This record gives sequence, C-alpha cells and structure tokens, in this order.
Amino acid sequence: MSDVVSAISTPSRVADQDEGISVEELQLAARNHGLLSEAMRFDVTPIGLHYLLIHYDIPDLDPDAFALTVDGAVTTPLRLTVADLRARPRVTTRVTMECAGNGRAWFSPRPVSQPWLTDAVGTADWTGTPLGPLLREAGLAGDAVDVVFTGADHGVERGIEQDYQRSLTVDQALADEVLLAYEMNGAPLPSQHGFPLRLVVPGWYGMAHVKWLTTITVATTAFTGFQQATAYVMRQRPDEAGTPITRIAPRAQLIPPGFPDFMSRRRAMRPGACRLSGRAWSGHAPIVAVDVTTDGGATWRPATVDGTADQPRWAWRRFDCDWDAKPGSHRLAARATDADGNIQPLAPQWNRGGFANNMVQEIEVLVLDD
Ligand SMILES: Nc1nc2c(c(=O)[nH]1)N[C@H]1C(S)=C(S)[C@@H](COP(=O)(O)O)O[C@H]1N2
Ligand SMILES: [Mo]
Repeated sequence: MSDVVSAISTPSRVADQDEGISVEELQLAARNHGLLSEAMRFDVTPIGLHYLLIHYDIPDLDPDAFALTVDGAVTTPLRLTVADLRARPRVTTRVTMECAGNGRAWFSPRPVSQPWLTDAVGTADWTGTPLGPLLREAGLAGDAVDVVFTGADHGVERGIEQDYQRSLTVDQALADEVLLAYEMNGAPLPSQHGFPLRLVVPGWYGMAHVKWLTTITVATTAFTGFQQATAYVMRQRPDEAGTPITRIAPRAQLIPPGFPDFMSRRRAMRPGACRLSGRAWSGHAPIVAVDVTTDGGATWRPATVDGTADQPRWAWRRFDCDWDAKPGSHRLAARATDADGNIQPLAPQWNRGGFANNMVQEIEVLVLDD
C-alpha cells in the first residue's frame, strides 16, 4: 500500500449507536441513487430509474479504441471489439439486480458506507453474448481456477489503490446465463451502467456484474483482490475471514400505496377496497410465495404471485393482494419465500459490512376517514 494514497482514504467502520448520517455518506447517497419505489410498477425499470452504484468515477473510455482482452491461462488469447462481440450469438435476458448493501442503513449500529435503505434494486433487459462459449474458444487451461474481470475504473478504497475487479470460479463463469452485455433495455449501455461493455451474472448481487469491462484473465490460483476477498464478505468482526457474498437473498417489496408527504414520505390513502401490489425476487430459486400483512405482522395472508414457469427466471415477479382499507393507521409488509425454502427474516441479521439485509420492511399508511 502506498502511504501517499492511503492518506486520502478512510478505514471501514461502524457508526456509533446514535451517530447521524455524515456528509460523506450523503455525498455517496446523492451519487449512487436508488430506485424510486413507485417505479416497481414497471416490469422493466426505465433507464435513469434503475439504481446506480459506482465505487470510483465513471471512466473516460474511448469507444473507438475499446477492445476486450481475454488472457492468462488460455491457449488462444483474444482481443474483441464491441463489433466483434455484436457479431457473436445475441441473447437478451431480463435480470433483477440488487446491491449487496441494500438495507444497510436499517442496521443498528450502521456500517458506514453507501447508506442504502431498501431501494438499491432494478430490472433491465440486458443484451449481449454468452461468456461461456467465448472462454471455451480461448481454450481454458486444465488447471484454471478463477476468471478475473477487470473494469476500467480506478480508485482507492481503505488505503488500497485498485482497478475495480471481481472473479468467478471457472464453473460459475461457464454458467449458461452469464452474459457480456452491450445493451440495456434495447439501447447501447448508458455510461453509468458500464458503456461499452459489462458483465451480467444473473441471480448474483450487483458487485459481480463488472462494468466498463476491459479484461478477462484466467487464473490458476484463487483470486484474492480487494473486492473479492476483503470488501464483499459476510463478517461479524473485522479480523474474521468470513464468507464471500454471492447470490441475492429473497425479498418482497410493496409498491407504496396512496400518496406521500413531501418531507417525511409518510403515506396516506382513501378508505375502501384496494389492491396492494409489489415485486418479489430471489437469486437462489424462483419465488413460490409472498405473504402480506396489514396489521404489523399479527396476521399474514398469501398474495397472488404472477406467472409460474413461463416467467423470466432472473426477473422479479409481481404480486397482488386485495385489501379493504379501514380508517386508521396500518403497518403493511410483504414477505417472500423461494423454491429453496429461503424466507425473509423478520429481524435484522447484522453483519459488519452491512450486506444482504433482506429483513421484512414495514410501510406505515394512514387510511383517511370517508
Ligand atoms: N467496474 C465496476 N463495476 C461495478 C461497480 C463499480 O464500481 N465498478 N459497482 C458494482 C456494484 S457494487 C453494483 S451494486 C453494480 C451496480 O450496477 P448499476 O450501477 O448498473 O446498477 O455494479 C457493480 N459493478
Ligand atoms: Mo453493490
């Protein structure tokens, strides 16, 4: 580590019990915006409403000079322009992506980082070419272990100067659904989402989907880069090796009903029969059930979950539940279960990085008098 660079960098820490959000956290929150929760009404999130997470700066890339390099433990290193990639088999996959830090700011004490509430999610149609056939053409060495993906963005984090890098094991990288994507919702990738090329790893938390992808290096030893082995790891204590973050834990979220107060965003609605709707997703297995409460968890009833086997596997599912809203204050929530039997917890499961906080979230709504 260079002392000069570490001088501008802060260590990881957990906020004091009653410590408010700092200007540094506000600065991150303003750069990396979430999905506006009412936008969950769209099956596909319009570009600009999809959440954003950019560790450093959007890199200054010259699209005309751009080429993807595939090197390391391969028989034939490759160099491919976006035109070369576009000439290969083309696939479009609808994918719900969620930041591993989504829900972090609900933890107490709060790990100090991007202070997400519950809005770091979005669904896009990603178009690109499958990664597996390309790796096979390059000829993976028999002793290949990891495939390392490097982005063009550069910065410093906890004293370590780095390019943004993540890896997958060879098996994970060869999965059919992994894409090298050059389009989002039918248009070339926007700069903020990785133009001209990004990795898409359906079912995984956002950190795996490397943006501004310039290099794929096949390695014969396990990759231990910062974002792989230090940052995105589930730990209770800072000195623990911990467990790497991989797939998205199940979550259901209601589209907030009624209308909000400008300042507090507390909600009000008219009484009577209405429909509560929302979205549910899991990176482990398809969503099989969503339960809804309108009385703060005293009672739950099943929502209707849209579609069955014909639903896009990697995208969120819509759910609906009818409700007769009576005047008064009500605490609403939804809870998802996936086909692997994973169910959202009711209590927070604290960890030091503030990851994968998929606890059930309540929305309070004031139902007005007739
Ligand atoms: N090169 C690069 N790729 C990156 C990141 C980054 O900062 N640099 N952020 C990651 C994280 S943590 C997330 S959650 C997703 C966010 O993708 P989006 O901004 O397109 O929603 O991108 C991932 N890929
Ligand atoms: Mo993230």
